[in-house]
Amino acid sequence: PAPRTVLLTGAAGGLGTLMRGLLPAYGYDLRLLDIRPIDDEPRALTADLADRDALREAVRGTDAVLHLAGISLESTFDKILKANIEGTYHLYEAAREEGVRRIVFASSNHAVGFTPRPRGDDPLIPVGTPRRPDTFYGLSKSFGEDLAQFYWDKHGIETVSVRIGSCFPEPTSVRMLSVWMSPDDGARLFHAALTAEDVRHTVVYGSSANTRLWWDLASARALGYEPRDDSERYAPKLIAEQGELDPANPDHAHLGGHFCTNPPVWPY
Ligand code: NAI
Ligand code: 15L
Repeated sequence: PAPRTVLLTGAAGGLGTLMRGLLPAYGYDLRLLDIRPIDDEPRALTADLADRDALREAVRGTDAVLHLAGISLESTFDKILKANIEGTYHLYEAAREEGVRRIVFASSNHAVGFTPRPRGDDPLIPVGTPRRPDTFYGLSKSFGEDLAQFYWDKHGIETVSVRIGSCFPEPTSVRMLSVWMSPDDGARLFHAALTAEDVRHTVVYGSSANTRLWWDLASARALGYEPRDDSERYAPKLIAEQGELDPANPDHAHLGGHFCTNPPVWPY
């Protein structure tokens, strides 16, 4: 049976807020968790991923978890260790203890951020490309993917690791023309990841069907994902403002873009 009751971690964040709006239309009954309270959602659980008891209670009786919580930019190793590495471990342990069988993990393009971006007729980057994290943040996503594989092999908990590009209402840079995932396509992809059968541990890239795409969406499509959006309609304006990507600019050389050179820092 398709999962219906889904715990959404990171529900107060940007992507969590978008998905709180979009996923109920697919029939999900969402349970919400974040370390920050959510003003308009008094029933949301306010808990830290470090709190195993709270996580057990949060996952109890759910069919699946959409795990978005964590530090979403670069930070110190200690903060990343606690929120993203230990936090994701605690979530998997809670799922194991409570018998939850499916997790959709918000990985990131920054797990492979130092991969040179394709140019010209270069082939698209496959999901099997060696991981090349561009930050401690990307390193934590790389760990999360390994953790997911381990919990499948050892405990039979399935995961779809989604290496999200940039999921925002609109692309705001020329790089994002390649990596953008529209919120509507994000909901389509998460729905596919929650419902596809026999996923074991599957890694997919998370983006729309962009004209300037850098990576291969085959493993995402194999889950039943059919992207409908393309960032290209934003290209004329963004290129007029910012110019095309410059082959000589180190900020433009890799999938991870400026995360490789001067990553944005988590403000808390
Ligand atoms: P965000 O920073 O807006 O949201 C993350 C949420 O996690 C925040 O509400 C924060 O309070 C919560 N959180 C942080 N530490 C926590 C802890 N210890 N316990 C409980 N909650 C905690 O980030 P955004 O953009 O919504 O991203 C969501 C997820 O998707 C993150 O894991 C991020 O790494 C990943 N991602 C997002 C991308 C995007 O384009 N938005 C791209 C690639 C990955
Ligand atoms: C990420 O992993 C970040 O969480 C998000 O805020 C964006 O910066 C995105 O990558 C990106 O690469 O644009």
